[in-house]
Amino acid sequence: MNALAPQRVARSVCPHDCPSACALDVDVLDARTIGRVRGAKDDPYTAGVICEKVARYAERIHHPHRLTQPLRCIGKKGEGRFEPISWDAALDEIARRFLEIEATDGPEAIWPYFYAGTMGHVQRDGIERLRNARGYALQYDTICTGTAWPGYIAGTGLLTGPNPEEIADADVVVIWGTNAVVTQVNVMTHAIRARKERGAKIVAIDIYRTSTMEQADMALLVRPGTDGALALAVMHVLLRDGLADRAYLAKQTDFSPAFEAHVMGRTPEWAAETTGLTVAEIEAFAHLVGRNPKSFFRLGYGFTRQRNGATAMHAALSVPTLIGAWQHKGGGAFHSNSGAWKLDKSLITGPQLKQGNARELDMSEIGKVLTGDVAALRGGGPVKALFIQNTNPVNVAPDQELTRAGFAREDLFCVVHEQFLTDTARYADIVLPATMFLEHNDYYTRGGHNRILFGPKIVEAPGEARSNFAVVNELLQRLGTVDDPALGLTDREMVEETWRRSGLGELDAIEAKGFVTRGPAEDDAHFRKGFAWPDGKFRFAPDWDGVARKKGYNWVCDPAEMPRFADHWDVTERVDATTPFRLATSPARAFLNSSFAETAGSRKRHPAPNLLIHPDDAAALGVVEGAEVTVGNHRGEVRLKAQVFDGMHRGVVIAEGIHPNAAHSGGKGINTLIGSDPVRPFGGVGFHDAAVWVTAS
Ligand SMILES: Nc1nc2c(c(=O)[nH]1)N[C@H]1C(S)=C(S)[C@@H](COP(=O)(O)OP(=O)(O)OC[C@H]3O[C@@H](n4cnc5c(=O)[nH]c(N)nc54)[C@H](O)[C@@H]3O)O[C@H]1N2
Ligand SMILES: Nc1nc2c(c(=O)[nH]1)N[C@H]1C(S)=C(S)[C@@H](COP(=O)(O)OP(=O)(O)OC[C@H]3O[C@@H](n4cnc5c(=O)[nH]c(N)nc54)[C@H](O)[C@@H]3O)O[C@H]1N2
Ligand code: SF4
Ligand SMILES: [Mo]
Repeated sequence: MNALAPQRVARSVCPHDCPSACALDVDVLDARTIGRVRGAKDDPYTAGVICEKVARYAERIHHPHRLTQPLRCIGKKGEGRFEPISWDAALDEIARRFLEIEATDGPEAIWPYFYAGTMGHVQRDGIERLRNARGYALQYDTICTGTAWPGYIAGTGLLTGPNPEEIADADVVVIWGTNAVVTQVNVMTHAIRARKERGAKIVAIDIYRTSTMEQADMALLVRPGTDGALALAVMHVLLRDGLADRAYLAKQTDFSPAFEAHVMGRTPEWAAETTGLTVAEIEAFAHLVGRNPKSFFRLGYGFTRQRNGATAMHAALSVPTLIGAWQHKGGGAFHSNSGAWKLDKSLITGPQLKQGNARELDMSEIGKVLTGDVAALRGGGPVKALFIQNTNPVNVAPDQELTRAGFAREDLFCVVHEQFLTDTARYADIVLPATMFLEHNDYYTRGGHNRILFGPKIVEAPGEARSNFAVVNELLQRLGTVDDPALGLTDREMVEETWRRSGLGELDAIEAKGFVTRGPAEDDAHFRKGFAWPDGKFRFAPDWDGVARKKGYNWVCDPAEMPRFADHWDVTERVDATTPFRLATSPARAFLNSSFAETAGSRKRHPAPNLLIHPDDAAALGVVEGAEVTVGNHRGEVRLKAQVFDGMHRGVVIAEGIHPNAAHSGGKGINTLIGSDPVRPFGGVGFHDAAVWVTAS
């Protein structure tokens, strides 16, 4: 790397899809080059700690494979053969094709599709302006949060919770269904502080022995999709042994004799059989939190990526409520602060430009949508064009065979704006080169915290890369949209004006410090004045319809199917004689979803897609360490290398990380095995919930 001394150190924010949104100190070597990246020491949440992949960001931003010019496809779809073209030629062609499709098939035949490749609000959400101004098809946003958020809101009524820095004040930290060491390292910083400074106990709950489980004082290894059973049995023990806070329950919750009877029917013996834990483990956990109501439950996404994920989240959230943990500083539950920002983003997303009600297509069902599934198309005609920013669906979306078949359609006009030639970009008619976060201006909210941070442009972009914001504006102008006030602004002015409208203050004044604190006051974060339901009470008996109304969720099942109370809902994908294993596709430390698969350091850590398999299962199948195995189900087959590991229950296999499809021999990625059937009640994906067979290949 560059041996130059830094010219200056610039403050920035990590833009990746991670709840931590770390404050960064970046060594700037010259106008185009960065050196080391460190976690900001003076940011109390980041506290000087970031993950290894972002510390090595120079590898990603200065990668020789970065896209630097617009490209036009000159081969068959997916072949990856392109020729460079000018920006004018690219944008003119996109505008011409979009206007043609608008005229012949109607605007709803065009689907702008995005996710959170960058979490910056200006660069991520500006695509909504294009959608609104042109009346294009809407995106039902389910792929990540579709199961977790409704489950949390079902209890509290609002997606917020105590400031995660309070973890340091807790007596017990419960890290439930999140591999924090890997996916949001800062949770560990604060949990370990609590252990060091006040002797707090750390509990981790996962389906395999992750690095987080290894750091825990109590590691509860459950079978996939059984967290609801654990939660119910813990509540049973708490009520049985007089450890519930009955005064709190009467005042702040809908606790009822019917709910108590229901919980008393869910015994630790029953839960032991379901979860694979012992009765003693369940009782020890219940007693630990019951005797220490200053327990902080950090509830992750992982355990909600099951077909019962929404109900599992609600059940887990019910445990701290039963002991009145919310009352204490350092107690309660936290999942995300996304319900707490209350920003005026109208300049970014352009709701005032909206005309009529376009159909809303489920992003997780992209394979079905593109292959003409009538239900997934919501009764409308085929999708004829895609405009994609910030996501790599050919790699990350479920039902990969269908997704690929859709992208391979020669009659689909596909535009992908990307930093690298991803699995998805390979299927594009036009590829546009995108800037990275240090090359444009944006602001970031911290899902795992209560800060809003500014990330300025600090280096020039390579070649001809342009930001998402710039591309959306240029496209709108060519499409003939004139009445959008954002068209005349720079990305910095967008940040400035959005902060002003949201009452955050003047960017010029805030810039030196780099952040604004905006999150609920402590009393509100702990729901001390009541939960966000009309009667102010936490709901052990969820009103799912109320949740749907709050967030604009669509039902994907008959409401009558939902369990009445917090419960274990036995609806995960069935294992049987043909598909006897349960597969989870947990995250890899040095990847971030599909990102970083291209950098040398990350590839070194994860050289090949592996399948963790129990030694007894491996022996029964005649599989040895390092051997290639085929993992399959009715959706397709994927090849991985066996890694024999005794850290999970028999019958469970884990494929860590979303490797590029081509990293698998045979070229089929892990999402070939994952279903796109929407998870009840409101959609989402069972990424860790697939029944599979495994054979030595
Ligand atoms: N098997 C399996 N599949 C999963 C998951 C799993 O656990 N297992 N997790 C799911 C979850 S939770 C999520 S959130 C999704 C995420 O899936 P993706 O949204 O695809 O994930 P990312 O890798 O974060 O980002 C995608 C792309 O955004 C690009 N990008 C970054 N910044 C910019 C920018 O400023 N402009 C443009 N134009 N592009 C940019 C990156 O280069 C990257 O290729 O994957 C889901 N898929
Ligand atoms: N290094 C790294 N960091 C990331 C990501 C990444 O891919 N890599 N992805 C980012 C994104 S988009 C997101 S949404 C977050 C997600 O981060 P998390 O909230 O941590 O969720 P997951 O990564 O999906 O899974 C977390 C853990 O849940 C476990 N799990 C799976 N099923 C069950 C179950 O039924 N019960 C229990 N108790 N545990 C279960 C998995 O084995 C895994 O260890 O992380 C972000 N951070
Ligand atoms: S990926 Fe997450 S942990 Fe790593 S620097 Fe970014 S925000 Fe921090
Ligand atoms: Mo995610």
